[in-house]
Amino acid sequence: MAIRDIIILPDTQLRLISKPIEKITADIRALADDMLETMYKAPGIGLAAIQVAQPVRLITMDLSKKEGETNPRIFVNPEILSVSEELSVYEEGCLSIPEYYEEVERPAQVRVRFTDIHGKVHEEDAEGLYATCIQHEIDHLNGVLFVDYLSKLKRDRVMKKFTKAARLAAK
Ligand code: GNR
Ligand code: NI
Repeated sequence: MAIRDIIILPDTQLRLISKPIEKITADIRALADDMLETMYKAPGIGLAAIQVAQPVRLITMDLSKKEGETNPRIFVNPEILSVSEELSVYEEGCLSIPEYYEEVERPAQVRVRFTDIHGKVHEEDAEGLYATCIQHEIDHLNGVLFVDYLSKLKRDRVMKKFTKAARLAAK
């Protein structure tokens, strides 16, 4: 297992459409293990493979709340099958947009289909933080970031801030 570097704004790789995983190979299992380790270290509650510069449809997540408990989850080729009309608002953050948090409104419930690391297909109803997080992560697989749901003013402001930070760091 290894910690991988998380790419941050304005890295244009974050806008790539990730490719479906055709076969769960040893490389994919190693990537998923590394993503879990990287996510825990960050720390974050979810991670999409593109955030470690791998444009494949793979997500890790751990929503366990209690100290000392873990519930590592791996989603291969996750898809949203349907969404509720009801919406809910969460304050979101993103490891690729460090230290920036804003409220985002999304469907409160979603039905998801995904393949687990053993190749078994599952369907689940997600609500609460699970629903928000799986939508945030599947967005990453489609090159979408939570700032895309904010006003142009807020989005431009955050893009500018990270572009400037990258320029200063490059010197
Ligand atoms: O760690 C994370 N927290 C979070 C909080 C609210 C909504 C979504 C998230 S996901 C984020 C980690 C991340 O950037 N995943 O892509
Ligand atoms: Ni994110």
